[in-house]
Amino acid sequence: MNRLEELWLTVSVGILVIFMFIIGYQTFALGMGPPSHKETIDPQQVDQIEPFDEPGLKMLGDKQYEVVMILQAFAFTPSHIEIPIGSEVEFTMTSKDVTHGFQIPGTNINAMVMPGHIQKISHTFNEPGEYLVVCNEYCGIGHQAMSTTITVK
Ligand SMILES: [Cu+2]
Repeated sequence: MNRLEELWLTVSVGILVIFMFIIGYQTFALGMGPPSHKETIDPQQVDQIEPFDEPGLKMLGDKQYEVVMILQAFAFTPSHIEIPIGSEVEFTMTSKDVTHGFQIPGTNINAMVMPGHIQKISHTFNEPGEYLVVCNEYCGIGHQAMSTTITVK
């Protein structure tokens, strides 16, 4: 084998081994992983399990809100939320049936909401207006009608 070929092989295999070691260290020693599967829920019991037994807008503090939201074919509960301008809102969501999406076009809110999982995403609404919320995961025959609004004023 050519000397340069040997060098190339050694370096490229070496880089692979180093990367695998780093990922293994992060996963097993530091416990780092993707955020999915962190909080799970039985999708058939959503209505009985806190906080989803009382979906809605909750005030946490000054300009701080939490929205506990249930997604199902083909609706967002609660719908047509009103939020004071400048509020930081944490959305806590789950699905009762299939995978839905939660996207607010024009913001960087875009989350996948899966049955059995609790999804959290937060956003500060600094611009007044009516924000359209759409489901961006095809979820069935009424998918295109699955939308609601958030009014910020
Ligand atoms: Cu949907």
